[in-house]
Order: sequence, then structure tokens, then C-alpha cells
Amino acid sequence: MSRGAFIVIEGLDRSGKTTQTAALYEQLKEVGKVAKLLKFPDRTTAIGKMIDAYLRSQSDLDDRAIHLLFSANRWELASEIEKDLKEGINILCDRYAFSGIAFSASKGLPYEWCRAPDISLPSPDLVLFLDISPEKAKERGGYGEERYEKEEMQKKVREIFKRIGEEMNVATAGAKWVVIDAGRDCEDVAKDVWAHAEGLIEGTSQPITRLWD
Ligand code: 2DT
Repeated sequence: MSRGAFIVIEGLDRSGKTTQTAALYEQLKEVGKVAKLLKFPDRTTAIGKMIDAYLRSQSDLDDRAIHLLFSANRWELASEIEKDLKEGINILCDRYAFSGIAFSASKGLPYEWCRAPDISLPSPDLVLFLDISPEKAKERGGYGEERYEKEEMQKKVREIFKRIGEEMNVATAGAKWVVIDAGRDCEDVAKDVWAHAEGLIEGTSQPITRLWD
């Protein structure tokens, strides 16, 4: 029995992550594949609303408390993700547990502590990491208004993402984490994204694994 593929797109601010996720979704639809688009944080749930208020600096929370809320926001949807995959639906997801670790660890929380609450979440089959240098990000108009959109933070986040990717590929003995140079034209980036995703969307019979189990 074939199941859907679970593809996560991670990336730095101004890397075009949301645009690329949407473009991949459209491409899947064009070739007649069923796909669902997810985005974390999902700001529509009760937990998501707390996260949204925090990101807009409308509320303050302890660093560990907000970290756990981000993780809980994923666990809220974990069984639905599994169910959809088993029904043959491909899932494209804009940010996942990797953002959780990268952003919280860059605030100074211990890396292993940050990873712990996301252990056992459904694992993506592929993570496409859209990488952009802080200089290029600046050229694209700098960062926005939200809490984490500052150059210093983004630099640290980039380093931690690098570590996560390296460890991931060692653990899975394969390129589950693919780095894509997102400092190029949108169309070139989209071509790379498609090249990596294409092989997966015919369906896979591999069982769904769990993150870091
Ligand atoms: P968007 O700009 O993509 O809406 O993200 N974040 C995200 C975390 O700190 N932890 C997480 O687990 C996730 C998923 C990254 C909003 C910000 O939230 C950060 C940027």
C-alpha cells in the first residue's frame, strides 16, 4: 500500500519559503497529485493564538513555555498528518520541529532540551532547507516586525539549522535534509525544489517513521 509523502520546507526569513511551498503545492496539483498545505505555527488553534500574540509582542512568555507551546501546536496535528499520509495525501509543510529547535536554541536554551518535546512526531520524508545569507536577506528589504526578525537572531538560527541538517543526514545515512541556495531567482529555486520533491510524490510504501526515535 502506497502512502503520501511528507515534505517539509524550512528556511530563513526572506528565503522565499512561503512562496516556494505554495509553488510546489500548485505544481503537485498540476500533475494531478492530492496534496495538503500545512504551516507551523498554525495560528488558528487555541495554542496557535497564544503563539501569535507572543510573536507580535502582545504577550510575554517564559522562553521554555513558548517553546513547549510551539511543540504542542505540532502535536495537535500529528495524528491528522499520519492519517492523511496513510490515505495517500501528500503533505507539504512550511516549517516544522526544526524551526522549533533553531529559534529556541538561538535564544540560549540547551539544544537537547529544545529537541526533546518533538521526539516521536511523524518524520518528514524530505526536508528542503532554503538557505540565504544575512547579506542577501538584507538586499531583499530586511526583516519584518515580528519578535525574531532581527539580523543577530537570524545568524544564530542559520548556524543551528546547519547543525540539525548535518546530524539528521548522519542519523538517516542519507540526504533527508537538502540545502537549497535560496539567494537565486525564484524560478531557479523552484526548479531545484521540484527536482528533489518529484521522486517522492509517486507515493512510497515505506512506513512512516518518527523524528529522532
Ligand atoms: P512564520 O513567520 O513562518 O509564521 O514563523 N518559530 C516557528 C519558532 O520559534 N518555533 C517553532 O516551532 C516554529 C514552527 C519562527 C513565525 C516565527 O516563529 C518561529 C518564526
